[in-house]
Amino acid sequence: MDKEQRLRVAIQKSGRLTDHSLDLLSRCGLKYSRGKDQLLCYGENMPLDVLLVRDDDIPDLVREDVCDLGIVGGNVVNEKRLSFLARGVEPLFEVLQSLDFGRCRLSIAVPDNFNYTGPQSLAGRRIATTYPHTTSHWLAENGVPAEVVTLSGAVEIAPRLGRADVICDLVSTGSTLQANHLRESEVVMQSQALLIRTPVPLPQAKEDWLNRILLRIDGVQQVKESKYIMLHAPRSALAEIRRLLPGSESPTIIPLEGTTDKVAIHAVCRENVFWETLESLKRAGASSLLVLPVEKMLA
Ligand code: PRT
Ligand code: ZN
Repeated sequence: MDKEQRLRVAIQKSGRLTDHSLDLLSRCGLKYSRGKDQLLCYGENMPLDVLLVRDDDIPDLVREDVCDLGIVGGNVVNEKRLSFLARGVEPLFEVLQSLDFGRCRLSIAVPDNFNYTGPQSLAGRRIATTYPHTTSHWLAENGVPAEVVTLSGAVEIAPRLGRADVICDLVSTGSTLQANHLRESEVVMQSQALLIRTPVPLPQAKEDWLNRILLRIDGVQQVKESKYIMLHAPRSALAEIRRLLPGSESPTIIPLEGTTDKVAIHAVCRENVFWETLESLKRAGASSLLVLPVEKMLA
């Protein structure tokens, strides 16, 4: 594999981001075959190879220029950034794009019976977390003197084991907290998957491919919620119907053969079209409504 010619992207090998990351790359047009060691996917139709690793290693691989790109949670990126900066390590990596998956938040959670009235309630307490830099940074920003207890996992059981008073951990649905009799009391950061790149300039051919991929990712993200809608309507209802179409730019208006007062309207809606919207459109005079998924989009 010629590193001078081919882009290399690091993604999570096995975890919450893996399927989404591979799906995004496939939607960008990548066809790949998996190597024998299962660690490398070779791009067959694009000069782009995929390295499968633990998510925690991705920022280092990108910073050290072993990989040109990486897909990793904003929570990991932020923690690494703060830990590097604390050690005076620069340059780091550059965040290119937020991706539309892996959403969660890093939150302070307290036991159900803890009287939490604000950040100062944490003063003098022990906070268990796998994100010590992010937690310390948030505590310092809020002027709270507290002890950060760094764990490598199973943070949610730390208060019950007496290892800490409260925790700072990732939350998505909140059911893990609930099962452990903890209550989310403060959001430290919102997170989603990010695309990061090496701080090192790339040869022009690789830079060109990267720009193409970025445009494709944009397209993929735009079509996710987008729908193509077609309907018939009396001309008199045009204004109201345009108002009801969610997130659409100028629709195409086409006269209908054999009538003078009715038209066909075609529009791309950049938001999901719900049944409620269709019902409102029908009340406004629309008929023959058809909603189609959008496969690809290029601005
Ligand atoms: O093996 P490797 O190190 O690669 O994987 P990992 O175990 O470190 O990571 P993984 O696969 O659990 O998560 C990868 C990334 O997914 C994280 O870095 C986040 O960016 C993102 N993500 C999104 C989450 C969650 N949602 C999430 N809910 N990561 C972890 N959780 C955990 C959380 O730690 C807690 O234990 O899920 C539990 C809470 O979930 P709820 O739904 O009960 O609130
Ligand atoms: Zn990890």
